[in-house]
Amino acid sequence: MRLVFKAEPQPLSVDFARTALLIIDMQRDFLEPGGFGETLGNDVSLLKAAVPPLKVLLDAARQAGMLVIHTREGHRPDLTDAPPTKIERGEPSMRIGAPGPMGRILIRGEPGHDIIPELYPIAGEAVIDKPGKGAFYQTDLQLILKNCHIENLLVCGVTTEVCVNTTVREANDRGYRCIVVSDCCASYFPEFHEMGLKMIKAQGGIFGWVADSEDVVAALATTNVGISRKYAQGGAV
Ligand code: C5J
Repeated sequence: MRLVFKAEPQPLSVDFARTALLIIDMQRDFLEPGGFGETLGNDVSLLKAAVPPLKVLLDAARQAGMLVIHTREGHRPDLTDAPPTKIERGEPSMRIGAPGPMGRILIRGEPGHDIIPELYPIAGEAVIDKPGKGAFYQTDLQLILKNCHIENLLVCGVTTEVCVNTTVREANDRGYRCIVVSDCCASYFPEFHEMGLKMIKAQGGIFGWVADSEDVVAALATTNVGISRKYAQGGAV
């Protein structure tokens, strides 16, 4: 079963059974009013704009039985997994581990570290806790993808130029075909969002492809076989 949809720089046809939806860091602290991101002076409504199309895409992926994986950026409460060079940046009161409006900033288990309710993972969906910007760095993401026979990633989330871009570059070097869903990603800086997408699809798709959620959802609507989730449960390839 193939998913065929419009994308840039070229239209794509990918094997549904080998495709996963990867949702990067849709965490309360980045997206919600009163969270860490807003405290830093960012306009979180720019990030919130990605939530409705991503919810539609997530529902379509779940309906089709596609493998869905969520990530969260954050650290252990004792910060032993956070490089000092990451902690030392910014105002002392705004640093990783400092008390924030939704608990300690970017610390696992704190309310602000969790995924927003609209996109909350359901049973069976992996949640990858990552200490870095890239989802492959010091996580078991690659092992999960390998065991589920995944070759293609539909990548969404925040922010386009930081954790989405870093993850796409990591994935590209590991041989994955990445399709970044443009309206399901966002940045506090619209120009960074735009450039982040351009950098991915430039030069014949140097890091991957860029597609609109409407086209991906339309392709998913023609698919309802639940194959990749079956593989995840040990089904034959
Ligand atoms: C993410 C960040 N998730 N901007 N983090 O992009 O620090």
